Amino acid sequence: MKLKELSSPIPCTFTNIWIILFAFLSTSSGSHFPKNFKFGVSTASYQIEGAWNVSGKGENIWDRMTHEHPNWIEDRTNGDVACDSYHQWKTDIELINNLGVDFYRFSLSWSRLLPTGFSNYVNPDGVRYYNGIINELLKNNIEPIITIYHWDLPQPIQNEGGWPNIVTAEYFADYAKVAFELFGDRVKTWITFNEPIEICQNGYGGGGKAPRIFSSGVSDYLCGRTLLMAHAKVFHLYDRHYRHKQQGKIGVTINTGWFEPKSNDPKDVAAAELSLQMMFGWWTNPIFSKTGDYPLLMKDRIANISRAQHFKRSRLPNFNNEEIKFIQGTSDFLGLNHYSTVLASYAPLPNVIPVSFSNDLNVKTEVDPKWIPSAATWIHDVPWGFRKLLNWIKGEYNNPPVFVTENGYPDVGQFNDMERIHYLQGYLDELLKAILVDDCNVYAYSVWSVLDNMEWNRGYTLKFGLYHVNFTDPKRKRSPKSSVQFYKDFIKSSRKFDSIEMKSMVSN
Ligand code: GBH
Repeated sequence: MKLKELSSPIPCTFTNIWIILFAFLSTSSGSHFPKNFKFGVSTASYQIEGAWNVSGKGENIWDRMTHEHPNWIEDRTNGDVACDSYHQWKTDIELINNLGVDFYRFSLSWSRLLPTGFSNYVNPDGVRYYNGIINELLKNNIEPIITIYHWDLPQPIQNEGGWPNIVTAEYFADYAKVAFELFGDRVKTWITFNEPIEICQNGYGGGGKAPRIFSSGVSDYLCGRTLLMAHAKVFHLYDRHYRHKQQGKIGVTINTGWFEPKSNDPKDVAAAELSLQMMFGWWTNPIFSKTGDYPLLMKDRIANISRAQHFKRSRLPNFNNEEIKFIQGTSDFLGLNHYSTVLASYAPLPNVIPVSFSNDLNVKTEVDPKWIPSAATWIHDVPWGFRKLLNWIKGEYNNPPVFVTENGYPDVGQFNDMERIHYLQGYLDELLKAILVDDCNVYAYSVWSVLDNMEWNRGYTLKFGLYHVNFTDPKRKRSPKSSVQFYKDFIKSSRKFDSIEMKSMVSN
């Protein structure tokens, strides 16, 4: 391997060269997952489809924001064309099929199906488009898995206030019903939301994602309440009217990093736990815990801070008992997006606490300089954090079925993506230990992403694909990176034994 090939994010130190060599060697061996374990790949509509105003598609909040404020995207781009998957979906399915995966997780563009967001008019072209994809996947023996909402809210619904407005839960349920009616005969796994914290924090709490509203500590919590209610509504809708005849599963995808206490100091340990509870538990506790509702730690903390700030009530809008019951247990599996780990430590609350989620949380985070970085400041290659997180979930929520809906590593354009291979190999190894040694109930894993795509505020500067896409080529030519062969071999070699045989093969 020539040093030149090792592109920027990893410094060419002596140790790193060994790490990369190791990754390279281990690609040929692979690890052995239980035979029935499912592997797949994920994408999202806005990030790949393009065709933003073609054949009746309506405008969504990402169209609006990127058109009105190109400077809010790092390379001043948008998703108008993206990977052009609207036209090239057949090629994409060939590429996916070439990987040998069991499933493909993609999202529906709400505005492509319902141009105004409302269900009074269904766009026939949207129906045709998704039917084509679903049928082609099934023809190739790939399970279609649908995320109903991956961040592209129809603009007319944002005009009514978007997610902080509770009425949006109704519109979302209307939309989900259309999706079940149209595609539920063939789609057997549904995911209501992708990453509720990103929708609320980044969209309404000042994180810079569409619709880019800066109201942290208020609107983000309102948004969260709507999402939890909307999710539960759609779960019950499926449960009551579709599950019986369609025989599918429905869940939600929630993201979190692992928060490792910076030291054994009980204050740092508490800070790490608080982070998990307030960022992940915000969503998982209401749905997956025995008690339901927001985590008690979170409720108390925000109520106390709100009181100190002279608010008449907590800025975290509560659920009554009926609502708590309505939300509890509304998921057949826990969809988990996980990318990285941080070190968490205690930070004393400031005297005058500004109104914001990050001040309500108030935990210091940093990374260990020894960890392998990536082109994204928030992603380091820390595989053991994944195993710890899976164990935390097992302990906290009584070992629910977990579907890892996203895991991946960004590059900046290289084809020989050894760093990604190293990352994936490490995370898959830790996942295997979590399953076989720790008995964590994980049944599926998906790489983000199939193709380099529109990485939100980073535009096309950050690339998560197993396949490279040339965005200066009008044809958006796709070419495999080294990780295609890695993932392909990994999946192939992992299907040799059933789980009982395997348990006897591993030792702690
Ligand atoms: C996923 O979100 C998305 O589902 C997917 O659409 C996206 O393309 C993919 O990941 C890759 O980004 O520490 O202040 O820099 C990931 C959500 C976004 C959560 C960045 C952590 C860190 C912000 N992550 N965030 S910061």
